[in-house]
Amino acid sequence: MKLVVMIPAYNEEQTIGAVIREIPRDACEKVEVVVIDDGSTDNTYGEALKAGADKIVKFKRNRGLAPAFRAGLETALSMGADIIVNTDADGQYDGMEIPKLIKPILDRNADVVLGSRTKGTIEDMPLDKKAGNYIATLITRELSGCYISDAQTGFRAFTRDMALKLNVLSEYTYVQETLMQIASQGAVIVEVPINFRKRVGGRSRLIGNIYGYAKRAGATILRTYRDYQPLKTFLFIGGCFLLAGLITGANVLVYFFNTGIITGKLPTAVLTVLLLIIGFQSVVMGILADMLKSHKKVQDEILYRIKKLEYDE
Ligand SMILES: Nc1nc2c(ncn2[C@@H]2O[C@H](COP(=O)(O)OP(=O)(O)O)[C@@H](O)[C@H]2O)c(=O)[nH]1
Ligand SMILES: [Mg+2]
Repeated sequence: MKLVVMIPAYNEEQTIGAVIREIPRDACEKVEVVVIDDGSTDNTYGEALKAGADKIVKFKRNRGLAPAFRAGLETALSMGADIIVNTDADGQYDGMEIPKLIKPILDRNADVVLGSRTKGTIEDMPLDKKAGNYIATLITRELSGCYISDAQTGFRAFTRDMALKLNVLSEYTYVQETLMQIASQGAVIVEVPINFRKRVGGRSRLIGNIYGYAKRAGATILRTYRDYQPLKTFLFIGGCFLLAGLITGANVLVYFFNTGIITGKLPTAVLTVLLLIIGFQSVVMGILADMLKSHKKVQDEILYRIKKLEYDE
């Protein structure tokens, strides 16, 4: 069994060394560490090298956490990982908890293990971030149907097969998108309680302000939901327009039956027609999008098989 620990990092020279040194190299028969240096302008690369990273993928410019995560998965797969653990470069997750994190996979009880901060302990987190995490977890839970307690955790373990099946499309954060993909595959997710430490190396690299995060992560969540549940998405949109059209239409009809004329309600009648047309079109779009979903399923399967051929060599 080979474990590859991947660490996406952006300007984390203060902490990356300690994070790498903390990883227990006896957690599995073979343990290797890969760092994805996402165009850091500080000495993250040098510190990672000094601390004994087995591989460092260096982006020439900052491309974002999700592309770095994608590159990390691919690199870990090409290194022959049987299990892949993702952890953060800021030292907020405790490397000593990796054995606990991978145990359900070693016991063959899980495809994915999430280190849950809410089930464990959080040493320090501002209230707005706590609230944001709570809301984003609630939304991810409802939309994915998988009842997890912490959708934003970056401390995760994946089986090789699960990693082969993930196709991260986002350019910002991978956390909710991957969970929705995992849930749609019917994979087994297990949570273990973990300790979330205080950030020591300056401010959050990912979340400048919570509203910006909500906007970008929210867009990713909605886009992913649309891709996996297109019929429901468009039926909902179409349904809203059709309902509004029925209400305004009823208004026009009642007026017509009472007065025998329609001219007094002409604008409402025009609005009704518009709403009904848009609603009907959305429903048709839903049917078309549902056909695209079937194509996506086949394409995902093809990609999985190609990756398997490519990485299992
Ligand atoms: N590759 C990459 N990693 C990032 C970026 N922003 C943040 N990270 C890393 O993602 C992890 C989590 O980011 P962090 O700023 O600690 O987020 P927070 O704990 O949610 O506030 C850390 O390891 C960061 O170095 C980025 O733009 N690119
Ligand atoms: Mg952090």
